[in-house]
Amino acid sequence: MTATRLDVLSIFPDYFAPLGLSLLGRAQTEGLMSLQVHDLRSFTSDRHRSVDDVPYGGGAGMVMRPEPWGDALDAVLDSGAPEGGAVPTLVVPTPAGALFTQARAAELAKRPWLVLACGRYEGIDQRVVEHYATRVDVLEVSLGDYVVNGGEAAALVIIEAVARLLPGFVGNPDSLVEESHALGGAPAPLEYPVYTRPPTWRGLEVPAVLLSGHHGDIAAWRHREAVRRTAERRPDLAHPSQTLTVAGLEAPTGAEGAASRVEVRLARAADAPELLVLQRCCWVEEAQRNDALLLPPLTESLDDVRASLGEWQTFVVRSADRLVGSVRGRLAALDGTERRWDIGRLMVAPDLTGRGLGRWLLSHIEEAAPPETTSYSVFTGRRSERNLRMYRRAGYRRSRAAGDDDVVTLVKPVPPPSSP
Ligand code: 6GU
Repeated sequence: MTATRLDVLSIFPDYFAPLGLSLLGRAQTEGLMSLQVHDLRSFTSDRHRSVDDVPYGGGAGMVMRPEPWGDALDAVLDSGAPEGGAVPTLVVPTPAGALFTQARAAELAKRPWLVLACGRYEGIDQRVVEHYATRVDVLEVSLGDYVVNGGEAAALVIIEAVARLLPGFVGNPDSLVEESHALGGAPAPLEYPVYTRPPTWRGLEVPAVLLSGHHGDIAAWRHREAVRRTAERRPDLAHPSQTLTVAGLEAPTGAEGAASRVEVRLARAADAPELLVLQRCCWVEEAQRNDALLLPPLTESLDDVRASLGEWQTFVVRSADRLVGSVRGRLAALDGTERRWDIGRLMVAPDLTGRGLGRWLLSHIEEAAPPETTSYSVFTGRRSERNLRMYRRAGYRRSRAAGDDDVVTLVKPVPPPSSP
């Protein structure tokens, strides 16, 4: 493994002094990466060493001239590829770039040679990007929806994000996998809150479950906290809402055709009133069939439903601004290494049953289970034949666990991950 080469071009080379500190400094001394910072001004030829000029077409601010950039980038790119003739990647931080994500960081970490061009003012003459795009891979990237004064701060962030993904950078590679925005696959939820000693600080206690030593309880608590945070802070990350097509569902506007688009997303507090209505409606039949009027879905208050959204990962299906289905799941605390994903409140509006929406919701909530899940579990009334049939078809089998005679619990093991 040859060291990743990093070249940074800036009119403020001192800005990059912090890269000599801490883990990043060690990564360089240990040969994981080699970093060189170049002063753009040393590639100017005029007496004033000017790097900017007024924008063509008018407007506020100044634009970076292409000539110093061309000379500087030529010098860096011509200074030779690392062993093996590696192709450089030119990274241009700009608020007008594509979003710099963890996936992008992971991709950059695989490249042998990154050149970061830090612009100031209103940006770099666009022909610089245009020209180098014919010679190397060019990426214009933005950190997010805000503006900082120059590409330097962004370049520091990008370098930190990339460097820590280089093989051998972090002592414990597990810590990379577990954290927020973990690599690959679906966006991971935000991390759960963490605590260390002392157990009481300024009157605040560490959550008791973390001191219990019960690994099952701890895993379940952490998962719930992560889900709660993600739903609250980053509903876009939790499970980006998707649309699906359900046959026979009339489009609201009376559009042609028998299928309409249906939105699926994580439930928010504002969905609670409609969830309450739908669960009361959907559980009446279940109550009659099983001679049990006091089922929780019928007796819960609006506050109960609201509170449940913090405890369960709840999905709602909406069509034409109307809640037409829902399902929820949460990790149950068990002994040992067993982690059971409890699935419940699977409901479909009575006018929309028989279209496969229930089965779709069931597989959706199975897919939402965290990776450590070892089994899925559902329950229903003993006499709810329709539910029982659907669960059986989906691979669920009666659990022998003792319990209420009127309720049937069904479980399904999670298939072990297929080995590569
Ligand atoms: Cl990459 N550059 C600047 N100047 N501002 C930003 C940014 C980049 N990303 C977010 N804001």
